[in-house]
Order: sequence, then structure tokens, then C-alpha cells
Amino acid sequence: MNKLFALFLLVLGCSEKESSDTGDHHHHHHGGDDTAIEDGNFTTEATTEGSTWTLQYASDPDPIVLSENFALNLNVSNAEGPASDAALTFDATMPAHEHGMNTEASVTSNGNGSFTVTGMQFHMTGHWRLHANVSSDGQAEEYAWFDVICCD
Ligand SMILES: [Cu+2]
Repeated sequence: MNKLFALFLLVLGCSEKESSDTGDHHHHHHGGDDTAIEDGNFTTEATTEGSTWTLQYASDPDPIVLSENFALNLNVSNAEGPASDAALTFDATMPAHEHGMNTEASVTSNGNGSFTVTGMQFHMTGHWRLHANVSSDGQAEEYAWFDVICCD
């Protein structure tokens, strides 16, 4: 399935309960959460599935605050060093709840493999997955992910 279309479905699926659901009392019956956490990457560094790029991030603020916008500073490198020709797209979802953010991530390239992602917000506590897609001219897009438990 087309990735964007799948995300669109995910966002649609949760829209009726987001505003009032601040807890997770009725989500524990979903089976997907354990699977997502088992293959979770709770570090701040990840390698794309095709092994071409390594991503490292820091959040601002750190730690992330529930229901407040945050930014991410990402560095993308390849075998030669900073990936100055890389392009990045970014998003976040809650795998167990099958929804995304209420905000839209915006990626700015600072050059030399450095990116700033703004417009991020976790509007619920629990397991979030950050999705990164990296590409460059002449190189197929590759996917990497980070997992975060929101929020202490
Ligand atoms: Cu949720």
C-alpha cells in the first residue's frame, strides 16, 4: 500500500477520540503494541534499512514535553561522513493506537547532513515511533525509525 495513503487512514482512524483520551485505559487490548516495542529502537541513533545512512538526533526540549511542540536536530551521515546531498522526510505515529500526530512535521536542511525538524507534538502519553526516510540523487529512499515513550 502507498505509504502516504496508509498514514492518511491511520490519522482518520483515531480522530474521534483524541481530544478526550488522555489515558490509555482502553488501548491495552490491542495486540500491536508489544510487537512494535519488541523491535523498537529507543536510542538516539539509527541506521537506515539499506545501511546507507546513519541518523543521530537530539530533541529540543529534552526530554520531550507532552502536548507541547518540540524540535529535533538530526545529523545524517554515510560511509564518507556527513551526507551533504541527503534529503529527509519525517513523521511520527503511535503504533498501538494507529494514529499520527495532530501537527505536521516540517524538515529544514541546514546543509552538511544537518536537519532541523519542527512542528512535532506528542498529544498522548505512550509509545511513539519517529519515522525518517532518507534519499539522495541516484540512491533509493531508505527508512529508519526511533522509538520514544512519552513522557516522563
Ligand atoms: Cu495514541
